[in-house]
Amino acid sequence: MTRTILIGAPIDSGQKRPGCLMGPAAYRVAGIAKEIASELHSVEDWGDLALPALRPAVCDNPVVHQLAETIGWSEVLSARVDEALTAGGFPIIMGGDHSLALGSAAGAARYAQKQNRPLYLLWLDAHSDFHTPLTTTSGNLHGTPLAYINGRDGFDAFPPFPAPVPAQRICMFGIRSVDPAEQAAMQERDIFINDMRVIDERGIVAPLREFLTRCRDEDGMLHVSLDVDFLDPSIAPAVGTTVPGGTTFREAHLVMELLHESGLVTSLDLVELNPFLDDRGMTARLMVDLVGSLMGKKVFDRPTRSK
Ligand code: 4U7
Ligand code: MN
Ligand code: MN
Ligand code: MN
Repeated sequence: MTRTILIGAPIDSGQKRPGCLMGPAAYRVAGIAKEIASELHSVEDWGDLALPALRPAVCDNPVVHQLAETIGWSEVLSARVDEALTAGGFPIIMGGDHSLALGSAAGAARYAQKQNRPLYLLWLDAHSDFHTPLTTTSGNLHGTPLAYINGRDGFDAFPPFPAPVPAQRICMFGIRSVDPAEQAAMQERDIFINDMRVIDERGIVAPLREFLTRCRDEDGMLHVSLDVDFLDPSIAPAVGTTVPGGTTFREAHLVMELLHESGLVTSLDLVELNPFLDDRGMTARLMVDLVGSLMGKKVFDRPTRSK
């Protein structure tokens, strides 16, 4: 029995368009707890996090905004994710913009370090989110979490990332928007980058299996960060940063089904849903359906044939 723990992270400080703070409520309305609950999984809702008292924080890049808030959120979330994992749970973080991964991944890394296990990172996103606070030109910190997780310089105002995740343990899927500074930094590293071109040519199954095999061989923990804009905007309109040419309904479900079969996923972020931009809840519902697939929900159990 998996003990699934829902953590609401109504975080809006990583970008400028209001609305992501309604994400946790939208997931609950879309029925996330009911979607997960089964003979195999119990569900607990630990409610929404609250922003703690803030410490002043400074950054040399003047365009960076809401730095203190983002640090405050990431500290409470990191502690909460570590707590959920320590309780033997499978935390699902309901965001909130993607800056929340600065905290959720830090919590997972802290726990993995205590367990003496390597942490792997699967980034499902249109964007690479590999800016540092010093290289971002938008000043939006939701474009930085993967750089922090990888241990890049420029995060002096943040707590040091516990056991930074080396490039070889990071895998991206769905990538189709990368800024020049991110590109330059990524080129120096051996990250497993599956942009949309790779998915077009090879499909999603083979590259994902390669990564999962590596994770299994090293008894790794696996943190999955699912950005709504991984999906094509035609099926998932409720996001501030739409990029055409995203993954299809079936590609996304297939990723989740393979992840379920692997049994490797130890924590999950659901990020960037902006319910204010949604069309009759279709994006919230699709995200909840994808969680269902990750938890092993099937429409049809295929009979196993001998030949
Ligand atoms: B998301 C961007 F300029 N790279 O830095 C930036 F294109 O969490 C976008 O993946 C970041 O949605 C997108 O602002 C962050 C931009
Ligand atoms: Mn993102
Ligand atoms: Mn994105
Ligand atoms: Mn976005």
